[in-house]
Amino acid sequence: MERFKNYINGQWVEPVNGHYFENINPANHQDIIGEFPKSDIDDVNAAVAAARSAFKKWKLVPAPKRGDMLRIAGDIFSRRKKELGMIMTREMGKPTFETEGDVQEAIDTAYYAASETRRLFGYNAPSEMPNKMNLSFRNPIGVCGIITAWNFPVAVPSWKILPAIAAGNTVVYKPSKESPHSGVIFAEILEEAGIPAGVFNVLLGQGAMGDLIVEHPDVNLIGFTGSTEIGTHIGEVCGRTNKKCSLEMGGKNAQIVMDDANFELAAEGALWGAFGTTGQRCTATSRLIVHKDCYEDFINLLVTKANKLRLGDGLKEGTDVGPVIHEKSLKNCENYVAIALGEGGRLVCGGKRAIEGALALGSFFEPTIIVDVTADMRIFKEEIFGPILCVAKADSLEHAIELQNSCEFGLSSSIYTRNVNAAFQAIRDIEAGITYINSPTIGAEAHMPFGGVKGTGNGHREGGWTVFDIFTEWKTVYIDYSDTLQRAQIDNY
Ligand code: UN1
Repeated sequence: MERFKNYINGQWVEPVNGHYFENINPANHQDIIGEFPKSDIDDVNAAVAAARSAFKKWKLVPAPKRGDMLRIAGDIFSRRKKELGMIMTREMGKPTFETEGDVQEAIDTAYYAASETRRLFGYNAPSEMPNKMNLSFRNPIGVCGIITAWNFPVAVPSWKILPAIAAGNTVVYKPSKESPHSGVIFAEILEEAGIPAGVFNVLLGQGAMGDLIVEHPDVNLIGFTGSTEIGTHIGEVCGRTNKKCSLEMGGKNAQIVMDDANFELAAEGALWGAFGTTGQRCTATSRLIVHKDCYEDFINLLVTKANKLRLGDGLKEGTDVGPVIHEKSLKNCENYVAIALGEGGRLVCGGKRAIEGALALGSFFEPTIIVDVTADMRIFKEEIFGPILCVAKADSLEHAIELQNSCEFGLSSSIYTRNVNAAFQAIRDIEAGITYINSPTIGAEAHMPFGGVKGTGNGHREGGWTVFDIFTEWKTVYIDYSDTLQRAQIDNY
């Protein structure tokens, strides 16, 4: 069996404690992908020390030169897209057309970050005194600890790592324990692109090791995507230790379907939003809010289409929906179906574990639709992270938006309508970081701000140039060329 290593200071190294864990293919539990380091404090110390030392030089490399390396990284991601897609599918399950899309997002981010290194703009403003100039610059912050989930094993880390490096920071990256192989390839690609030793380090391991990175006194910033529970804990530690932290956490995204919508389009959008990545996206459509005048007809259309989805191994041609990530997740789905039915929901599609033929080898759950859900039911409020869509009925646009907003999260949202006034009202009133008009809740693009309001995050936006607000801090410079002592607020008034 293949045994993988950590990447620290430009070297592939074994964990100091010599301990490893196995990772399996969620579509086939007999397929063991390999053994991965169970890194611990000694490895964390080594990686942070390497990143700290590399920071001294890396921050002095002209930003456009750093960008040149990221452009090469984009080229290599592009060259390895198919191969990497298969590796990702094998370890986290979604079909290869999706994992290749995931890699494409990293390619886009690499080229985007590379081009931003020629801008990284600050601003200047007139001084209140003569012969004085006021400028401001974006400076790197230092060592960034990056901790991400398995559902986008390349795209989501790329949103953080590539801009962090572009801005002159160094990185200690902990990929999810469910997708460590993708983390290894990430390091191979940045190494080949010429990123110097110590600038990017990868530590493989389980949850507790992430805590060691977060707590480490020499780490200046934490960038996290994952569960609300862990993100909230990270936020608390960073508050206590004065670290900047960017948290991207849960979602309970809704798609509204109005009675004037293009129903075919809205049904296709709902299915892609709900069952793409087996519903395991923070942007997944987990709630559908349908206008009362088209409620029954739309559900019928949706179920007819959902029944045609092909569940299977993501490495097989023709698979629409892959497995869930592990058995625990499968149990969670079973549990939520039971809760929803107990609270009065009506099951119209799926609802159970799939075990026909080869599906028995993995963790497969049928695409599930539960209708007649109301705002007080747990299934309407809590993130499941699986292929379960719940449907509620709305009396009006205002009611639909109220239902959409009656939730602690606020990441993505969508409305299908052909009424331009309704669309603009939704854009204004929906409480979410992202609103789609006539397209599903998934599909963010690398060069636009990405993040959520309310319980989804802590106010930051990845993607677009806004990500540089996370990975830089401001230096303000006053240049006085008057040859006199000019006392601000005093001599000029
Ligand atoms: C995530 O689920 O963590 O918009 C990110 C989308 C993808 C990114 C999802 N581009 O669904």
